[in-house]
Amino acid sequence: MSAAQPPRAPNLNVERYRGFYQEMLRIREFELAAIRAAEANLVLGAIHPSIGQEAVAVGVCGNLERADIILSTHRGHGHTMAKGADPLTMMRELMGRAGGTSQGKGGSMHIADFGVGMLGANGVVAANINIAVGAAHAIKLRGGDEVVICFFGDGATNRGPFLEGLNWAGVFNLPILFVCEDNGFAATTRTSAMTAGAGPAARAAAIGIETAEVDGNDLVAVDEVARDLIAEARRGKPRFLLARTYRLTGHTSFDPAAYRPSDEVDARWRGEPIAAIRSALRDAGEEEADLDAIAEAAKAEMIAAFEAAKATDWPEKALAYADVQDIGDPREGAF
Ligand SMILES: Cc1ncc(C[n+]2csc(CCOP(=O)(O)OP(=O)(O)O)c2C)c(N)n1
Repeated sequence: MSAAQPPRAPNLNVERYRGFYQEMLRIREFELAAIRAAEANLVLGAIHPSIGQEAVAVGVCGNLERADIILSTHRGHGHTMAKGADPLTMMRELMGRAGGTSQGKGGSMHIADFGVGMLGANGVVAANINIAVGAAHAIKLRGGDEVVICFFGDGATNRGPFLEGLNWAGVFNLPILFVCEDNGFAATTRTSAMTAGAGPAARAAAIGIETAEVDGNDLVAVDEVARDLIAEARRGKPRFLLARTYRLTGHTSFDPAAYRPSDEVDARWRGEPIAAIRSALRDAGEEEADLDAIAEAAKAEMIAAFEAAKATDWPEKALAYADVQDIGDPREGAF
């Protein structure tokens, strides 16, 4: 008899979730590098880390094709990377450098990478919802088979565009999945303190949009529910997913988040999604050393992106007004 084998979780698709684990780590390490960059005053403007929320980005975007579209929020690094954007190009954007996703003009909150179907992060809470609905309507008018994913936070559901966008998607049967990342807070305020009624999913259901709720820190659960919802949305049945998660760091990289009790944060760290999928992979027979190697590679990749972005030139001054508007140059008195 050979030595006892480690217990295997027979239903875990190890290859798929090893890849997702890697992607979550890449996002985590990108954001840790971005925080270091912000602390070193290399980042222009605020950054909003999504540390702790990576399973939502990866579990949803892992079910998309390159041609599918996503729209994100001020907290958009994870979504953007999960859709396939290059971290060095993104890091250059955060640092305002040449070769950034928007040549350094957008920064963290306005990252966009049309090449991977990422139509934009957005600094205006909920403003991305109607842009996403517009993109979905365009797909429908063109007869395409792409789907749009619109990510937003629980706080966004208290703004008008949430009603407008979901209503329009419902009326026109648009190919869109709304993903509400409910991290319990809108900036420094608990969402429960300013949200009436039964919450975001109930609001979507009232518009006639079918909803699902999921533990957003359970990667496998997010992956499975997203797969089904995306298939339905692609067929012109708008869907809504409420993913409950937790923002482990402050609202911005400089927010110490003193408004949260430390025992609450400690408990949430114990349930954080990367450790959870790592543990599931280990239970399924993956070697510790292999899982460590994936983590180390992700860290090395993002340290290299940080250093390379820092060493990148500033954009040429002559390009300051390129691409930003089409009504002329202010130096010519155009506005
Ligand atoms: C229209 C608008 N109002 C207020 C703000 C300031 N603000 C930035 S992020 C934020 C909280 C958003 O909360 P939520 O939608 O839950 O997203 P989260 O930050 O939790 O990811 C607020 C109020 C803004 N950017 N836009």
